[in-house]
Order: sequence, then C-alpha cells, then structure tokens
Amino acid sequence: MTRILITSALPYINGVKHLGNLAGSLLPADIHARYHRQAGHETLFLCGTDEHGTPAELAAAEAGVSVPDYCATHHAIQADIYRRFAISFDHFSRSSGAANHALTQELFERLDAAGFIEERTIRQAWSATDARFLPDRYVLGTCPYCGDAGARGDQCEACARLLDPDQLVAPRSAISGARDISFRDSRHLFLKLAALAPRLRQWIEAQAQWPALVRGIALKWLDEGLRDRCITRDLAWGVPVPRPGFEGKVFYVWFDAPIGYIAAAIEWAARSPQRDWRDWWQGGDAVRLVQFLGKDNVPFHTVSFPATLLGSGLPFKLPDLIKGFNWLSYEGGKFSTSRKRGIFTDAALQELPADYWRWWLAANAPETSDTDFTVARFADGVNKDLADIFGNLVNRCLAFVAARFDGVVPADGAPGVAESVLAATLTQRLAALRSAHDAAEIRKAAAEARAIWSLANAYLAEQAPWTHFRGNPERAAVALRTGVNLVRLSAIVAWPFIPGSAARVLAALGEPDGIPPFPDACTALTAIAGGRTVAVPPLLFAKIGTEDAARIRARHGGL
Ligand code: B3M
Ligand code: ZN
Repeated sequence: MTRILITSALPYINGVKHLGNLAGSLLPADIHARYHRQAGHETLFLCGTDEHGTPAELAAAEAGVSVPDYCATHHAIQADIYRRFAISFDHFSRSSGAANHALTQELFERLDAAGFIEERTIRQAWSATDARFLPDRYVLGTCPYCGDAGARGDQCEACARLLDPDQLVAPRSAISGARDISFRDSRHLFLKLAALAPRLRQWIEAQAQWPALVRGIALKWLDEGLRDRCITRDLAWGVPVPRPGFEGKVFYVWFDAPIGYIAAAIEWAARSPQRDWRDWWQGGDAVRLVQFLGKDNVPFHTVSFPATLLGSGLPFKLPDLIKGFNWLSYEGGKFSTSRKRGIFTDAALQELPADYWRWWLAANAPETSDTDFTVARFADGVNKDLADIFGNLVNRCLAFVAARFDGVVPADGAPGVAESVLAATLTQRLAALRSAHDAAEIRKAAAEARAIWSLANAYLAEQAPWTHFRGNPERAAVALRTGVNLVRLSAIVAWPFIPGSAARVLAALGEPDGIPPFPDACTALTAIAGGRTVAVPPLLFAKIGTEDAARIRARHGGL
C-alpha cells in the first residue's frame, strides 16, 4: 500500500497568520490528507512553526520577552488556531526543536564531507544606526533585475528571484530605515548549488505532473544559472554551526526550516516503537511526498531543499508533487499585518465557524491564478453552497423522516429505474472527485463534491417523496431511503472540506465516529437500510446577511 507523506509550509512564528496563509498551504494540505485517509492510504501530515531568523528575534524584542519564550508562546497560539480550524496534522513541530538542530548539523556535515560546502569571506551588511549586521531580508532596496523598489536582500517578491543584499540598488535598513549601510567582511559557508545543478535539472525536467506555476519558477531559476548560496548568518538565534571559527554564527533559516519537515517525522516516530521516520522520508517509490506551499516558497522547495537532500548522500525521497499556490488578496489589495488589513486566522474564528472559511477558501483556492477574497463573494458562496445546497438537502430530507416516519428510515419498496440511473451518474461523479483529489486539484475537488450535493437535491426534487407519500407509499419510501443515503454520501464527500459539519450530519444518521471511508457508488445508495433511526441535526449553516457582511468587512479594514 502506498504511503502518502504530506507537508504544509511551516508558518513563520512571528504572529498570527492571515487567511492567505491558510488558503495557500495549511488548508489544501489538510484536505489532501483527509482525502487520503478516507481512501484508506497510510498518511502522514506534518507541519510546524518556522522559528529561526531575524523576524523571530525582532518580534521577541518588540514583545519584550526572550526569543525562546516568544517562540514557545506563539507556537502554542498558532497550534491552537489550527486545531480550531480542524487542520489534522499528525504532528505540528517546531523548527527550534532538538531533532531539527541535530539533523541540520548532521546534513551540513555530510554535505561538507561530500565536498558541497565552501568557506568564503563575504561582505555582510552592517547598519551603523542599528549597530548590528543586517540579515539579507532586513536590507531593502531596488531589485537589480526588475527594478521593483521594495525588493528584500534575500528575494524580490515582484519577480521571485533570489538575491544577495549587495545586489540591491540604494540599500536601506528594514529595521530603522537608515541608509548608512556598509558591508563588512565575515567568514561564511556556502552550499555549492552550481555543482548540484545538473542533477537538479534532470530531476525537475522529469516532473511533468507539477503545476505549470511551480515548474516554470523552478526551470527559470535553473536557466538563469544556479548561484552558490550562503547558508550561515551572523546571528545568535538559530542552529549553531558545528565548525571551529564559527562560534556565534548560526545556519540560515531557509537551510534549517525545510529540514524541519524531516525532524517533524523523527519527533512523530519517537512517540511509538512501531514507527520509523525512514519508512517515510527514505521510503523510495513506496512513498508519495506531496508538499503544499505559496509561490514565494517555490525556489526553496524545488532547488535548495532538494539540493540539501541530494548532496547529503543519504537515500532521501524528493517530492513527487510540489503544489504551489498563487496569492489570496483581500478586497482588491494585499493582506497587510502592519496595517491590520485583511482577516487573520484568529479573528476569522471569532466571526464564523471554521467550516465557512474552509469551504470558501477551498472552493476558491488560488490555484491557477490569484484569488481575490471579498466578504461579499465569501458570503454569497457560503450562502449558496453551504446553506442552500448542502444544508437544505440535509434538513429537507431528515426533517421529513422525522415528521412523517417518526425518525425511522422507511423500509418498503425496491429501487427502480431512477435509482439505477442515479447510481450510474454517481459512479462517474465519484471517479471525477477521486481523480481531482489524487491530483490535489482543490477547487476541482470542491466543485465535484458540490456537484454530488446538487445531484442529491435534484434526485429528491424529482422523486419528491413528499408528494408520493399518500398515493404511492412504496415509491415514497424508496425515494426517501435513497435520499437519506444521499445525505450520508454528501456528508462523506464534504468531510475533507467541512469536517465539523460533515461529522454532525453523520452523527445524526447514526454513522460511526471517525474517518468516513471514501464512498463506493455500488453501496453508497443502500448503506443505510430501512429501520434505522435518524435525527435532524441542529441548523448547520446560518446565512450571512448583507449587514453581517458589511460588519465583517468594516472590522477587518475592508472599507
Ligand atoms: N516560513 C514561509 C514564510 O514565512 C516559510 C516557509 C518555510 S517552509 C520550510 O514565508
Ligand atoms: Zn525583481
């Protein structure tokens, strides 16, 4: 049986994330993991907080606490938010943990032994005003490639190219804005990406199934010629560099953060003697590795992390699918933490239950292009899909069983032509749903789930058990029994997207707790036999009114 290893980009520790972070990695990864568990595949879904680097140091300084305390607090805050969003990690790790420190140092030593590390003197940005070395991303300036004035010293977001700070035109400090930047000599270690380029190219060119966005970014990067990357920093907080003369230096956060995915598996495996992390990260073709991330993270996942794995000489798996996402914008502009513009994950849960957000962000995932989140579109989508289609199906059908059959599913009659036509259509729809999930096409999978809900509504509208109730009770019984099974099926296909609501429906139907297996069209219409007592679940989705929407928008800088 195939093992499915799923990672979501590690959210940075410096504060609560916005809906864009949820939409572009955590949520699609969760939906993918839930689907594979439904399909009966052995699945391991890993994530954690990315805790090193200057942003963590600066956030701690601003909060007036030590960096370790800051990280511990904010790890717990983020973990709690994701739990409330029903993100079903098998383990939510921390890149500052001992396992990641040890593995990062080990991989560095192996890369060094294999000749892929080189010591060089570099000129490091020094800010006299701030009295410190400035890490790459804290030097701002104009991109030498595209001319964007807001480029950072590590990467230009406008054109996605990786940069070194001394390439920036007119550099300034991101901490103070000071322009008195000088460059001082410091000894650093480089990962010789250029030496690994042929192996990387051969691997990337073979990945025909990657999204065009991801392949495009990866190949462009290779075509421009891989430059060796500095993997150490003059910072106190991070993974110490195990090399004489490098006391007081740490690894670059982007060197240790992806290794954190593997460290997460090591921590997970350490909890049970039956588990071995190597079965996953070194499991060869028996494992399918799928990584979910935003497009700005693509170069690190297609080039620098694979280079670390390849160069280590250990039999690590490389990702089978790198699922990169475009941006989610907010009411026509960018989400902005500093300007409090956009909806943040903690605030979202104060407005509405997780499933409302999960559904809309999945059904409108920024997959093939950017998606603009507007509260009006969100309210409209939720009202139609969840309240009118799914909620209405459940309520109409189960309320009728309660009112006319004392809550007992009627047992009379035998399925006829309408039911065989329905079964044939369902066979096709479930196959389409399965292939969308297998390809991690989140919007398409959501659309296929919704199509099954609509099919169920259409069947009930046509067969109208309420009108046959007196004239043809057997037909009414068959239609209603089939309807109850369609409610069950609809909840099962909804489960990866809206697990809380789906579970409430399944509980009302008397279905067992836990992961509902992916349905089979042959048995889906008869799984619940006549005679079973079912309940009407409490209201699943309240509609979001125009005034509610206006209030939500006003509270989150969307005016
Ligand atoms: N922490 C994402 C970011 O903050 C970054 C992802 C790491 S994945 C190994 O932009
Ligand atoms: Zn640029």
